Amino acid sequence: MHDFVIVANRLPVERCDSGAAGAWRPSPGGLVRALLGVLRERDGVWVGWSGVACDVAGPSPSGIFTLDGVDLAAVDLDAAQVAAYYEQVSNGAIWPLYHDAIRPSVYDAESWATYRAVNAAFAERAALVAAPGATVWVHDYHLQLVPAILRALRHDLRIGFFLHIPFPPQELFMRLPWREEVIEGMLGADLVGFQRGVAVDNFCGLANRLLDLRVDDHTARTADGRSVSVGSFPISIDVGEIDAISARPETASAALAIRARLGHPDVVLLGVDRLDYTKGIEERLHAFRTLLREEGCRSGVVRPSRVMVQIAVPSRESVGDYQSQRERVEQLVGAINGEFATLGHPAIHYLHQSLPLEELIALYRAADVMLVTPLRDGMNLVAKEFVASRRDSDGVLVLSEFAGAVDELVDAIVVNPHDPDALVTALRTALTIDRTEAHERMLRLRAAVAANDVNRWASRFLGQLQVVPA
Ligand code: GDG
Repeated sequence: MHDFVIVANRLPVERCDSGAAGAWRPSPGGLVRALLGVLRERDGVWVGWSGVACDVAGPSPSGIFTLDGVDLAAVDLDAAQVAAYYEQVSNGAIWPLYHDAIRPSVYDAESWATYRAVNAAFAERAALVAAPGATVWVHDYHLQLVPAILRALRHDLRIGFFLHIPFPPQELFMRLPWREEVIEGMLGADLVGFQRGVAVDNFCGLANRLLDLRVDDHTARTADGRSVSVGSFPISIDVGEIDAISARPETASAALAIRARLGHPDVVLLGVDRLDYTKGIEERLHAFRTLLREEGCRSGVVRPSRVMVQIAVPSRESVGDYQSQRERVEQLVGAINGEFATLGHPAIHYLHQSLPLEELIALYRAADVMLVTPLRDGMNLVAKEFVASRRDSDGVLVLSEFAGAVDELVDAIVVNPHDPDALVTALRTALTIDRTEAHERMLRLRAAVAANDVNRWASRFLGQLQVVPA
């Protein structure tokens, strides 16, 4: 029994490539490390799925096990549950709908029944490991029904829910066949948190419209007489950790080596994203191609003057929309290189790989222009990591106005990535910006990122959860 429980789709582990079969290690990522820190402080437990279907060959953790001093409680999912709950509903219906419906969602009642059953399984697991009066923090769009199911099982718990992705406006959310159930599910929490104020407004409006609830001053009164607080808690990164890695002499030399390997271009432009259609990778590549065409950069030039590096981390590869997105991106990279590369010098260096964090930070340091141009994004931590890496206060951030990060990073070059001309203009601005202005902007960006790191985010959320009237 634990006084603090985190519930998330994935356990914070990944299978070791080498070593003993069935060995697991903490998965990389600032959020996981930050939440593991919160868990350790509070002697908590993390409830989640291992990422491997339990009826698929290969060992997966089950029951409660301990990793790096933290208790983990695995929820077993079989392949059929993964297909329905994770691929069809979470990533095939909810993810695109919540990202401005930029891909059509597929709504299937049978898969929804599995989503509901899997949410119930997560809630039951949490109910088993939570001590009397414990705090339970439920995360993200995979588990929107967990708060209400858990409350029905355990009235004594204090329950928080945080959504990492956008929460859509009414006219989009109303498409969801299970719209009342989702709002009721989230309202099982004492505190519902979003990345941005606009999501808070969307949610409060929908609670009023769909369930006829009174919502005053971001507090909803439920039919059973409870008060549910709703607020915005913009997530962030571990600024200290990124800064410490960036400060290492080996990071500085790795950054120099990267520029040398790229052929000492005048300008390095960088994109780092999961390969997801929400991230605007294709639109960004089109803009880069237009820029190169305008500048008349043709094959035959000995040294490339502008080089783009695009890291596209493999993601959700079993989902059809992700496979076609990958094909389009790779086709476009090939076409641009075909047009602008010289022998030994591609115009775009494209890696469909995940890199160690140290290499990622060296890339951030090596870049002149960071392109963060999602079509819609809950927050976007890459933008914040880039800024936190730039101890030299150099580098220009081009940031989509559709990323949550734009609320804080107002000194970026802000762009509408849906507008092809605006994207090209933003690239041009980034390439020609006055050095002093770029420096001043970066100083202000760094101050903004330093003011809100991931530990502050977690303590703000959990602090507010403790003071919500039960
Ligand atoms: C969701 C929301 C919200 C990327 N490439 C590598 C690598 N990464 C790391 C980055 C960053 C993280 O992955 C990506 O975070 P994002 O925020 O950009 O995006 P999502 O995965 O879509 O996350 C998003 C977030 O939740 C948190 O609430 O901001 O809006 O969509 O930390 O560094 N890490 C390593 N190698 C890589 O190649 N090690």
